Amino acid sequence: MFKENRSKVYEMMESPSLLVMYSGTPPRMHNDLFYPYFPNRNFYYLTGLHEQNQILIYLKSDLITTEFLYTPVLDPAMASVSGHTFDVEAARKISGIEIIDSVDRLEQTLSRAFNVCKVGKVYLDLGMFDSSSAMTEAHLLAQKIRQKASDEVAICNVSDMLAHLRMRKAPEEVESIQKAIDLTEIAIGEMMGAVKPGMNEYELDALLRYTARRNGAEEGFQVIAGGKNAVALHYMDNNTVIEDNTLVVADVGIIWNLYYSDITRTFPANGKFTPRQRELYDIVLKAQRHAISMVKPGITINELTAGTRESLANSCLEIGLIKKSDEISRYWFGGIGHFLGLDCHDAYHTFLIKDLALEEGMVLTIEPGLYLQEEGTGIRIEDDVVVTKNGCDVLSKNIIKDADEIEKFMQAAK
Ligand SMILES: [Mn+2]
Repeated sequence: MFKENRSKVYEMMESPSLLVMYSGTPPRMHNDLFYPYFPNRNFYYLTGLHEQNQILIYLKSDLITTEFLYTPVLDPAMASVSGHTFDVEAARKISGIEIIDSVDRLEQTLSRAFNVCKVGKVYLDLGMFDSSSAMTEAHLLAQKIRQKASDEVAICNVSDMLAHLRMRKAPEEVESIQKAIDLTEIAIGEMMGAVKPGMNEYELDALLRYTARRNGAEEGFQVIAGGKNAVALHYMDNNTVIEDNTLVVADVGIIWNLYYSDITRTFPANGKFTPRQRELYDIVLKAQRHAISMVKPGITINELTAGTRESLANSCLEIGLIKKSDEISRYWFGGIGHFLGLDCHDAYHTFLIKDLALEEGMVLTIEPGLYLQEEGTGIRIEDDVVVTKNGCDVLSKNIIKDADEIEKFMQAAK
């Protein structure tokens, strides 16, 4: 898969040109401590490697076309401290990259690319955010090239190209997402089983992290929002006491093999929905099922959002919450969902193009909700689906969401 991913990128590159892709380094937390390291997802997508400080180079020209992996010269003293060594043979096998060499060669390669091969374009992964917020090695190299040769060499942000490629998932990618979802199912079961009024949100948060870690996965993110905290879409403080007769929104993700799950379930703190909560919950569930039924190749995110909005609006008109259809935007202001994969908000660039037609193999979230500021109630139900030939498979179909089923489960757990 990694070799194939690379060849797709190489294919799109102009000639003569150069690709430089860094695996990245973890940011410093404070003093001599660093945040845990996760590889640049695009680097992983092209190499399958998890190592920090590595560089993938592809030089494409009429003279030479060549591919390297540059890796730091290992300092034996440091290796004995961290217990970490780099296995060149394993890296070669995983990535399919033949030439693995010391990063010392980088300067020489760059100068050959510019002076001998006369590359006119350099492809760098500059991410999707303003560089001022994340000055990576790629940004530094871009800066250097612009200062030295801005007339002759153009910089191209390869992350746009990769966003497109990454949208359609290979079967092994869907497998990783599925595994992350299956662990999330366990975590949500733990939360539904444990929650009771008086508990703090962080106690549920801890169950997610515990489930992830004890199964060899990583915690992705967790929004645990009790009662009125759930009115905000991305409340992440997770430090409020959960009150009786409120709903808890758990919007959580686990990372398996660098792939994310992203699931939301809403459940009553005391195990039983009030009639009003149940009424609103069923409206969201109906809209969510409707949205899932619409997913198939050819439909756009915009169309899914519109169809979901219509379902929510009709139901809310019926119960008298709103008087006119368009008033629904007071209670539902999120989009229907986003692509999911190596990033939780995957292939984000393209997500902004909301009239992009879905294709088989794309994985996305379906997450309508209702957020009633005045009642202090937020409800969201989110599943992860993969687009199939004629519709979609709900990868998270085993995670209960029917209100009766949730109540039954919670009563049984008491
Ligand atoms: Mn989501």
